[in-house]
Amino acid sequence: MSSNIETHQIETRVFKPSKDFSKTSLVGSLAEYKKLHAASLKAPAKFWAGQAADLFWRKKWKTVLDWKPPFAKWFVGGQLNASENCLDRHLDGPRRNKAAIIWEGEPGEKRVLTYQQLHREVCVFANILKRNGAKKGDRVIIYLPHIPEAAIAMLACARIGAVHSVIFGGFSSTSIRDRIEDCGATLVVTADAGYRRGQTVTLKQNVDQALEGVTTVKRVIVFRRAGLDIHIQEGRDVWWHREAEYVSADCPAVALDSEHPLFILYTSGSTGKPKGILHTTAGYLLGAVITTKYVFDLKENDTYWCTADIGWITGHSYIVYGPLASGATVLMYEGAPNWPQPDRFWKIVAEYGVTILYTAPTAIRAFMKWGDEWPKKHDLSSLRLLGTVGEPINPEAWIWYHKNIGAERCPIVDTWWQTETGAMMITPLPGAIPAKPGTATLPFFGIDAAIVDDKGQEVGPNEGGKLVIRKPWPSMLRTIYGDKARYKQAYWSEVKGCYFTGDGARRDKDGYFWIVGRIDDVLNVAGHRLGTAEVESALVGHDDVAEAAVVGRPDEMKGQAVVAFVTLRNGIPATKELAEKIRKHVGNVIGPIAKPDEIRFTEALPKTRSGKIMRRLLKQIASGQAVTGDTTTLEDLSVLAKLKQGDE
Ligand code: 7RM
Repeated sequence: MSSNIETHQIETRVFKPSKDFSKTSLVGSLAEYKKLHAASLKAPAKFWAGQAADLFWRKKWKTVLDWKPPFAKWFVGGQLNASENCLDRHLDGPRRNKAAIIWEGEPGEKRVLTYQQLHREVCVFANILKRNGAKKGDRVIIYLPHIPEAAIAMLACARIGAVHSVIFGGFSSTSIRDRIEDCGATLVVTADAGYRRGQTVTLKQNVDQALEGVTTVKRVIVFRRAGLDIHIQEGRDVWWHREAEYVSADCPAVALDSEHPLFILYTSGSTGKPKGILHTTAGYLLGAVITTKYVFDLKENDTYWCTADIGWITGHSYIVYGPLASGATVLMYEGAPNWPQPDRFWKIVAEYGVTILYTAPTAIRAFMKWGDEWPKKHDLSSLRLLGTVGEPINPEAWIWYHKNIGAERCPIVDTWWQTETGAMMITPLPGAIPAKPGTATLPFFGIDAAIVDDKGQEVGPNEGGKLVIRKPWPSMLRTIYGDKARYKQAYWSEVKGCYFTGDGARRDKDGYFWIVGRIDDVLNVAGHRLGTAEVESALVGHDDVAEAAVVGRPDEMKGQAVVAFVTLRNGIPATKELAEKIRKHVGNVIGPIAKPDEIRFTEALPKTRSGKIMRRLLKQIASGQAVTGDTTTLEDLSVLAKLKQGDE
């Protein structure tokens, strides 16, 4: 039996970049992209050395790459500072008084910080950190709402060489404690509370619980966001605004080695404890900056909005480091997309004249479910480029986004990358690479992506296999914090000499990469291996289906039976007849082998807090097992309880 993943449906729609868009883009044709990409792979050191000129260096590097597999050091001998790259370098010219961050709170407050103001705030907070004992190399936990202070705290850490580890504000005290203990943090930056769907989220209280029994943390710096009455532990907790009275706004950025750790970001492994992904200064920053430049085709007067939370890698690379180092105007919105109504995003786009919007397929499917009338209420004509990230986007959602948000005018960049890769890896360049709904298209410059079989051999067109990266790249993770063995095991042992992404994919005849799902989730039905993305895309292609997740359940006859968890569009009743129709629909679209053996209707799917479906949990539920393993990343625990009830 072949272990390759099969494909049964080929998407044929192609959307070419418009002439107008290509004319003003850095890369204006497919031929030019191909030439540049080939050159970048032929002489990677030369390519990356050329790109590195985009950064502001205190001391030029000597060696581009020191590669002792699987450990890489980039731009060895160089020195720079990420905070200086994001701030100081913009202060001498017209960007000084340009908006760096435009922020809107969920309750409606507005703030604008120019580059000059942001620089000042960062310097003040860097001095607060120092005053409270933070030193170069110390780990600082940032657990804040989605407010400018989150970016300020990150850049302040970078300024003094402290290593930040941002924890998304939705995580519980147990998750915080695990992360603090894993990285040995000495300082925590938090707020009294944040806002989400009109409710306050009591961050400081979670920190208090997390710190019970923790000995490494010496100080907690608290930002006052909501004005709540909170517990202050004398000798440990201090207020941000009070500390600010004691420090100056003068804090020169320290020159740091290229390989100085910039941050640790925890990502949940499918089992076991979360992995502390470590990124270092120069390579990471370079990856974030050049992808921002080429993929978002950034122009000086863009208003750029990435809707991710700063606590995810997408927020790190494409709210903070990439756009700010590029001198962009970044919009930040604190709250939920459907608060107070399902048109909040579109209201914001219209009000601020957003030109670039970067969001996730899960959000797009939610907008589809809420109805076309919401975006229609607003003038979205300022938009010129759309992006997606986080999951394979099903062609239906891509087309909806294209029509209802992009008015068939805006290119869509479907960007494939990971916390571990630091920056976008497979992505269209909007003026050069024709898009096809559902594919992240072609690898970025310097990225040597391939699809291989179990023996590590590259497979042919439309044959599914493992997605690997064959050459090191500057923004790659350096290790899992404190666990080199796990780093080797998780990423460099599956396919000899290659970085293993954990994703399954195929390339079509044009060389485009189609992600078919995580390798661990691939279904095995009567000897046929099917990626989850294709079956789920067929399911949500049915008019009544809003979202779907498929998993395999052990089956004596077929090896695995296909179980589909399905949420319906608003107002559609869940009936046996409908389940049968949906099964038939999948059979018609893909073929009889993909026809789900069972449809389970559910009000919601279990998702991580960044919106990815947790198929691991569904697999356990579908096969009647107890749900085990890490559930701390689950967004809404009640979903799990409901799914389990449905089981009884
Ligand atoms: C940026 C981010 C990484 C995983 C990755 C994929 C999936 C992300 C896409 C995608 C298909 C995309 N980092 N993924 N982007 N799949 N098309 N454009 O999400 O570390 O949180 O997740 O997400 O499975 O391996 S992450």
